[in-house]
Amino acid sequence: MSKSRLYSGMQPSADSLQVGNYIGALLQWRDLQDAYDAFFSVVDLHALTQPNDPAELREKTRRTAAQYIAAGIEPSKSTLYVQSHVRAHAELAWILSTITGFGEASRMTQFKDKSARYGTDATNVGLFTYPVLMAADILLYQTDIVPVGDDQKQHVELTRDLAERFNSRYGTAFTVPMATIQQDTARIYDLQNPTAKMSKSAESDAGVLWLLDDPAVSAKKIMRAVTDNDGSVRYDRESKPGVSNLLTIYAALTGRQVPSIEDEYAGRGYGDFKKGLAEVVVAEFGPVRERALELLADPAELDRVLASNADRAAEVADATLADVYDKVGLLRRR
Ligand code: ATP
Ligand code: LTN
Repeated sequence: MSKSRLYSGMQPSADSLQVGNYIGALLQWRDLQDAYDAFFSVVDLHALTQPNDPAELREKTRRTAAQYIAAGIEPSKSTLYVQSHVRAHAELAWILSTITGFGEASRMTQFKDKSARYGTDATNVGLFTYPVLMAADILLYQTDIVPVGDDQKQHVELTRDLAERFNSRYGTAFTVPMATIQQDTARIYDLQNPTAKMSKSAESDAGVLWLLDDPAVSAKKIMRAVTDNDGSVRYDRESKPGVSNLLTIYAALTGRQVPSIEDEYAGRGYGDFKKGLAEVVVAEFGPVRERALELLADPAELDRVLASNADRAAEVADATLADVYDKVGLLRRR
C-alpha cells in the first residue's frame, strides 16, 4: 500500500530557527518522515508578505533548508524543497483565490491580528491572501495530513473548505487534508517572558534560544531565564510559567517525563537545574549546528539537493495543476 501524504513548511523569517520550531515542528517531522510520503517546504513566497532585504531572504532560505537537514530531515527520503522553485504554488493560489470569499478570508485571525498591528496602509494584500497560498501548498500534493501548531488550524480548515468547494463545483481534483495539531505540551515560551510564545520574530532575542547560536550564548540565556522565588523545580504552568517552560524543553529534548526530571532536581535549586538544562541543550544543538554550518559551507551542493527535490515536487504539483486548469475551463496550450 502506498504511504499517506504529509505536508508542512516554515517561513524563512530568520537566520536561525528557534527551539520552539525544533521541538514543535522539526522533531515531529523527523519522526513522521518514515511512515509518510512527506513534503517539507521552505515557504519563501509567504515570507515576502513581510519586509525583506533580497540578499538576506536568499540567505535565510538556504539557512532554513540547511537546518531542516541538520535536524534530521533526509532529502533522499522526504521531499525538501523551496516553495518558489515550484511555479505551480503561485498559479494554484490564483485559481483558489477565485473561489475564496472575501468575508471568509477576512475572518482569518492571523490576518486580523497582523493588520490590526500594522494598520491598513502598511498591510499588503499578500498578507490577506496568505492562507490561500498556504491552501495551494497543501492541495497541490494531494495531502492527507498537515502537522502544524494550533495557530495554523484555522488556515487548514479554510484549506479543507476550499478543497471541498472546488471538488463539488468542478469535479474532484483534491484530497481533503486534515490538520494534526501538536499537543499543548509542545508549546515553548520565551525565556524572558514565559507567557509569550517563543518566536523567530520576537522583539528582543534575549529570551529566544536559537539553533545556530554559539553554545556558550545558549547556556548564558538559559542561566538568565526568568523563573520565580519559590525555588522548587516543579511543573505548574499557571503559577510557575518560567520553570514549567524549562521543564518542557528539558523533557522534549531528552525524551524523559517531567516528573522524573522534577525528582532528579528535588531540593537542588534553580542554578543546578539550569546548568543541567544548558548541558542538554548544548549536547542536542551542538551537532545540529555543526551539521548546518557544514552544509552552508558548500552552498552549491545544498542548492543542487534543493533543485533535485524541487523537480520531484514539481512532478506531483504540475499534475494537480494541469487537472485543475482543465477542470475550471482554461484552454489547453498545444
Ligand atoms: P515567526 O515569528 O516568523 O512567525 P515562528 O518562530 O513563530 O516564526 P513559524 O514559522 O510560524 O514560527 O512556525 C513554524 C513551525 O514551528 C510551526 O509548525 C509552529 O507551530 C512551530 N512553532 C513555532 N514556534 C513555536 C513554539 N514556540 N512552540 C512550539 N512550536 C512552535
Ligand atoms: N503558515 C505556516 C507556514 C506554512 C505551512 C504551509 C504549513 C505555509 N504553507 C503548508 C503547513 C502547510 C506557519 O507555520 N506559519
